[in-house]
Amino acid sequence: MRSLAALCLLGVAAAQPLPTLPEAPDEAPEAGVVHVALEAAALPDPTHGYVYGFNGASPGPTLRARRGDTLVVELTNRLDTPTTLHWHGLHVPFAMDGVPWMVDPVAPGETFVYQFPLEQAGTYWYHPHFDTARQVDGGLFGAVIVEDPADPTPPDQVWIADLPLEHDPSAARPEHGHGRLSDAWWINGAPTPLTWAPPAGVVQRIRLINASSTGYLALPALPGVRRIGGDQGLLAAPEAHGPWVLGPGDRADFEWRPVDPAVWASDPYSLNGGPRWGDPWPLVEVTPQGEIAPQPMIQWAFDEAAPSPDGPADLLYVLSGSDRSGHWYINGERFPEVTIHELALGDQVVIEVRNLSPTHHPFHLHGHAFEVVSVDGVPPPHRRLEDTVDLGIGQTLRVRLNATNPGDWMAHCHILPHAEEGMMTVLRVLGE
Ligand SMILES: [Cu+2]
Repeated sequence: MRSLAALCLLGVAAAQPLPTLPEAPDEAPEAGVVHVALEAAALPDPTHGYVYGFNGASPGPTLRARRGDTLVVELTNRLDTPTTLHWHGLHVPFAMDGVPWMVDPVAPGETFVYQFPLEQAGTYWYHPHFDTARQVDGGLFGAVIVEDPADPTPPDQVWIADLPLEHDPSAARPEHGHGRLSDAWWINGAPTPLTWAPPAGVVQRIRLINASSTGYLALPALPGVRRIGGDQGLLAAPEAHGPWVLGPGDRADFEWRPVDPAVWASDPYSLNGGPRWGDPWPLVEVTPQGEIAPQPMIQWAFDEAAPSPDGPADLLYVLSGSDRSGHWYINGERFPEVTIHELALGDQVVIEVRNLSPTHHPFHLHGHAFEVVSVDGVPPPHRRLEDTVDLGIGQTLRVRLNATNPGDWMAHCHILPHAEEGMMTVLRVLGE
């Protein structure tokens, strides 16, 4: 990782302001329905490795709705390849999941309408699940924010962090992988460090999404910052102490009342073993503006729930493989030649995921959230709902899953080159 001083020597331009992502307008205002249009297309003016976008930009517009709303998204594919939209973390019906496994992708020139009720509040994101690494790294991703009508409503910031490709991903692909990723984080489509000048003393909700296909964020504690949300809305209890590690696909909501200047930074962290020695990477340099506004503490509805009991595993996923072979496995199998495990609707099972490979893997399941009951046998301090959990080298994760949503759900590593090289399987939840 290069230091700030080295960056200056390289002649990097002065930091620019943190961009605010546009929100997709509701096309047909109607109570309880948010109806938006997204067009996936090559960007007319590509920046860095971003060559694709939605509605002319990468990241695409933020889709904002409230829990209980129905989301309707008209996707028009103006790319020259098929694409889909996957709703990372949301419990959508299988036909809306955007996975080309028994459901055809959206062909070039076609329009497909995704429609589903939003039952979970929280910070989610959308991205293609077809030719996934190339399309996501090319810039096809955006945020889905589902507000909880019961939550307080401080100003709400969406930060989508990503490591862009250093070349045009539409160019010919090397045999392994899909081009070199930059080691410089971008947020909201602009290179870091970025500057932000919020009003002094005004509590902010910062929703951070790691859209990178391989990069890890590791945020050390900052004075006054609390993590209040995770993959699935509010945490059971706030976390005042970092570091907060976000693997590919992860989200975190933070509450912060900026008073003094501060720098949000990421410590070096590698999928090849976690924390690394080195200089932190500055992401956002914050300079609060104006008189410090007096503001009472915000009361969030943390439920302080205890975790469910750990238990013996009903289903085991063993992660293996290596960069040397370029092949990645779940239970010794590579997608699509996989054994499909079946669950009945309503089954409650414990799934154990063991990482026997030499790298980290963020384990992600479609169609359901799950509860973490232990990591290496240690239960979390509070109930912890997730859809993406990073497994360090040698770690064993146990999660409790209630099979409530029928479908053929992908379970996979969210390091996208690992998924493409086989680290995906299918968990089938049978219908009634
Ligand atoms: Cu992986």
